[in-house]
Amino acid sequence: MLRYLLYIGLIIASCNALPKQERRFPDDFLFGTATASYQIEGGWDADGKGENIWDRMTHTKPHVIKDNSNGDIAADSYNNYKRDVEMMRELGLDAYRFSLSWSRILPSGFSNHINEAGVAFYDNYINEMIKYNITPMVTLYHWDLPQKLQDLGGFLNPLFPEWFEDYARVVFEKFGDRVKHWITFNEPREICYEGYGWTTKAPILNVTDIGTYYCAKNLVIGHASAYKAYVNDFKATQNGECGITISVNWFGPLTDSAEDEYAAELRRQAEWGIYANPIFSEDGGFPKEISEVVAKKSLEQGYKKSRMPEFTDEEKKYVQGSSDFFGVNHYTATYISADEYKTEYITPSLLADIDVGSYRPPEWLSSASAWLKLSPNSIYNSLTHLHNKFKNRKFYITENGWSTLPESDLIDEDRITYYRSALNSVLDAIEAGVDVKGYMAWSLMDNFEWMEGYTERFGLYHVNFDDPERTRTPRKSAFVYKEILRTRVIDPNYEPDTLTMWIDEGH
Ligand code: GBH
Repeated sequence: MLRYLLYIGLIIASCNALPKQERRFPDDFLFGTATASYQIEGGWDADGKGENIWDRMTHTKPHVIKDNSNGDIAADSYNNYKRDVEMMRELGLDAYRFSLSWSRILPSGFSNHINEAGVAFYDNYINEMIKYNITPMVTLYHWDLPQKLQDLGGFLNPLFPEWFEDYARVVFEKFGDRVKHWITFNEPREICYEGYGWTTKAPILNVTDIGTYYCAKNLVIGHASAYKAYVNDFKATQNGECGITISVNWFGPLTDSAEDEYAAELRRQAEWGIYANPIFSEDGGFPKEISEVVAKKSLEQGYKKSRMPEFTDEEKKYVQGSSDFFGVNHYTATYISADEYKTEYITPSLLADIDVGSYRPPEWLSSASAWLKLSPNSIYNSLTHLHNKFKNRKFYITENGWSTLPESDLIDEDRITYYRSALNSVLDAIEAGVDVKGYMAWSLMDNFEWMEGYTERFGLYHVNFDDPERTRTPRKSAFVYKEILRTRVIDPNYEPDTLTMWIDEGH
């Protein structure tokens, strides 16, 4: 009898287990990796490139970077682009997401002078990808604003949307015959909050009361201008799509109380709602709850009007619906509480405006980055939330990844654990009906990790920054990722039998 029961138990267990193991990514799902110009290219003043805000900041205030380093050479992709594409072929990538350096193409930021050597570099990079059937996914702006535009106020200048549209038209014109996936901005939160409202990204403006909010409005209008330029003047002949990438980490309520749910919603609006709502929602403009909170606090603080600007009806209409897809950069999660785990914030500022507490369970696996922990199900939580809130959009995960310390070896088990967990969460979202079209791992290779310099490494490939050749070597995770791409299945037990790379036939 006991044996019989065990036998039944086994059948039930294996029936339950089977569909999970068989879960497959669709054949047309785009698997890739991502990078950004300033983080990999180097060649900071090569062949006519203009100065950008990261050049200026790292050269004049080197101490703001943890190891006093900069991206002058970085992974030297400016001279190593063929090796980069060879790595893409080794991994068997469907797609590669990278960004264009605005000041390499337009040294002063304006379209009166186009730097042909810069255009040629991107032509070569793109052509090499196309030759091997790798789909380029191109970000127009990943944080490296031409310095001259910053001198004019950058994202806070009301002319910013026009400048961005002019630049966008140049790149659509030059590369749109081959590039079919465009992303205007990478992570508005990091541009506006960290760069204008705080000190953790260039131009470290630290205008805590209004920097984030005014930047946010100009940024989404600039995005819409570039999108409309594409739709009106390029889409019919070039046949591509254009969207935006927003960082959507998961912020869920600590308890199921209404107060905690409201607190979590406020934090989500502060993090990404102020950028996503104007573009993707039906009501348009900034989200209601955070607008009300900032308006009320501003008046109490003696400001003549809200520190958060409004959108006119015309502006709302202009921005609404201006995206063919929602690009999501996702890394981690945080629990939000209405009154526990609070810290003192500089007042006035975005975090003081929403004034909520945040908590991360200490048992979550930790990476080399203080902010990055393995948060189970957080991709599923984010994507299903966005899917419900913004009505069946098309999504790409445009970044997701894990950091290790520079001195750790090539056997990166934690990164493998992280990628498997994240990709299972993507499959959960797809099964729940979310339209996810692709996934880009951050990053193809180690690179300049902004304020952390070279002290945190996100690469599937290790880069030796002491070697003038910037030699790239695959980590164990590269082989695991390659196998997932090849089979379209996540095998939790797969072990590569060599750490020597090769290129499969047909790549
Ligand atoms: C991405 O930014 C960037 O697009 C990419 O360039 C970068 O290299 C990569 O990620 C790895 O950092 O959780 O409240 O402590 C991610 C930016 C960095 C934003 C950490 C949130 C911590 C905020 N994220 N930051 S918090």
